[in-house]
Amino acid sequence: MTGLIEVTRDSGVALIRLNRPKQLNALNSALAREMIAAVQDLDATPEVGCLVITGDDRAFAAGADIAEMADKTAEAMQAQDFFGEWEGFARSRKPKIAAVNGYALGGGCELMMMCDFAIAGEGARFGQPEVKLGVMAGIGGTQRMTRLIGRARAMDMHLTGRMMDAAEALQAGLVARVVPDGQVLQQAMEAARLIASYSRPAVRLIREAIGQAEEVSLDEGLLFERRVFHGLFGSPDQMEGMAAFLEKRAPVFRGA
Ligand code: DAK
Repeated sequence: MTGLIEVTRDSGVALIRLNRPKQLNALNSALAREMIAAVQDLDATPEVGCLVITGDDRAFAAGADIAEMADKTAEAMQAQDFFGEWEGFARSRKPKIAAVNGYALGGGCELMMMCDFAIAGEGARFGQPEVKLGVMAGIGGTQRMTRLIGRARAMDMHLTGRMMDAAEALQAGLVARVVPDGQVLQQAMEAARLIASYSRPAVRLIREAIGQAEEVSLDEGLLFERRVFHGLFGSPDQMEGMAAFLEKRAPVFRGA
């Protein structure tokens, strides 16, 4: 660990804070390695039920580190599979909430879109400005943004490189909630604690079922949903959740 991220834990929630404030939390390879190692470690930590990813007041992350990339050749990028490791973040199995203040640009916007959903401050700004640098998005921006906000809006953002404010991002479906800037982290942590309090198998399968909606036909997705729904029955958490409702008390989930 070299301190490019900070990881803290609180009541079943792990908070990962990007820690390159002078570079507006630009993502370099060392930060990527630290982040992926941390997320894999948290995936294997049973007490952790949800992750929150955040930056600071000025930037969630202003993109991939331009200084690191400036001198690279195509051969070097391919040989290194530059930033291919970020797919390890996207594939990790715990729910992840992006808590976004300030800039979420380029790779920063892509990192946000790799999370399950984002809570943004009113002053947050989003964009895929890579076209202005003579390149294009490389950590899923053309694919995930198109799925999230549709072809026309994704084309607009990627081809013009313009920024979107928080109100537009909410309206477009890029973020789930917009809250006052000072409440972003608090609301993300509250949501994360709530998710962490639920049945782990139910949360895991909800994520997988929603993930299927982007991959398969409606019929296949509906069948997948029905089968995993069936599969939850008879589990200790299903029995506890329904018994608690009928007994008018709060459930105590065991994560099984
Ligand atoms: N990389 C490196 N340093 C950055 C940076 C970045 N993306 N963004 C900001 N910084 C640094 C600035 O250089 C400056 O450093 P000093 O001069 O103080 O040493 C410091 O952060 C503060 O930035 P500014 O002085 O520029 O601050 P302002 O408030 O004036 O402007 C800004 C804020 C966010 C509008 C501006 O900094 C900006 O436009 N930043 C660049 C945003 C951007 O273009 N982001 C996209 C980066 S490219 C791929 C994988 C990934 C990618 C591509 C391919 N493969 C797998 C092939 C992704 C590419 C990108 O994300």
